[in-house]
Amino acid sequence: MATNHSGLKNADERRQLFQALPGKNLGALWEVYSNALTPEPVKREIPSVWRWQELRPLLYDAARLVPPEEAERRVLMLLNPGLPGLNAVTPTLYAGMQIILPGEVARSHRHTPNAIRFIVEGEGAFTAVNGEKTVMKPGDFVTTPTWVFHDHGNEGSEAVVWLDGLDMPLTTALSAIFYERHRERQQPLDRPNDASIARYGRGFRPTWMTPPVHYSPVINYRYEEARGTLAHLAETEAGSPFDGVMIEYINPLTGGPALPTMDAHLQWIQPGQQLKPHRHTGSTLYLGVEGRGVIEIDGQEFPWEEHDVVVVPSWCTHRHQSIGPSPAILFSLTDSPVLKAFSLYREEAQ
Ligand code: GTQ
Repeated sequence: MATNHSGLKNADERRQLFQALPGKNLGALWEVYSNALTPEPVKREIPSVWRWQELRPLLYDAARLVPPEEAERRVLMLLNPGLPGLNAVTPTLYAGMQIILPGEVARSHRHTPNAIRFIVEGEGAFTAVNGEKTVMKPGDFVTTPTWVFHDHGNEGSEAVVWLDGLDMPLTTALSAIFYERHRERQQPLDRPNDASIARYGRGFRPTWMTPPVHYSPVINYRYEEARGTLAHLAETEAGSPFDGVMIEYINPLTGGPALPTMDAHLQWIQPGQQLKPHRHTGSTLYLGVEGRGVIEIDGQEFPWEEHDVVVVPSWCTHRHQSIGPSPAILFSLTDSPVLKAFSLYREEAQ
């Protein structure tokens, strides 16, 4: 009886304890432990695809209807349906398609999130980064590192579209967002166009210059060179069993990723080739560049064509395949440098 009595008393007291916690901003770990520390990642973000055929007309509508004065950047964001309320395509990455019409300027600003661009269509637009200008062509990979001023313009005769990738959700989660406008609409330029390619992109280093090393000093990696390198490799090399012939856009000063938080790759899957499935931590955004293919993600097939975007969340088994008579070329962006920096990177063949 005594035990029972104290058991009841105990239950009463436990109830009181539970009731007291929320008002004091406290919680009982043992109630949620197995939801918080799961045997493997439990994700809200879901594998998703954005089809260029569907996105393109909406983007051109936005260009027609929304003047640049009303939009700091005219971008349609790619939003992961599993992350409602976040401007995010994965928990760490933001992505969007930006369009700039002939004669338009996207004003100069800087922010702490790192950014990349991959040019989708059109010629004649430029980005100016930290005093240097580069005129962009389809397939070019352009870097805009943390806290450097950048603005865009279009001096050509056609609309130009590119994919933006930023580590904005990560920077937001870390409460480290800062943003500032340049006092001028377009920043002054103090070097020849593409100076960074000439200085750092060719295997040499001007000995008296000391650029920052935590991000790549090269602002534009030309498609012609990236594709040429891939095509050359693909003649003789099988590449990785999971990724095929794949190259990383590196920081030439360190051999590491182009940006501290994001790593970019270009890969070539031979016609008719099916690669092996694997999974790893870190989320990946794929952009179809040439040809067609299928990414199978946790058993679900995501066919892609040129300029479609497919997202593979962390720890999802994925497998690449090309479709049709041409090689399939994919650009991809991943947050893996963050996982690697904190010993959270894991990879498994399936
Ligand atoms: O071009 O600077 O898609 O600041 C989102 C934020 C593009 C840009 C985006 C930005 C930019």
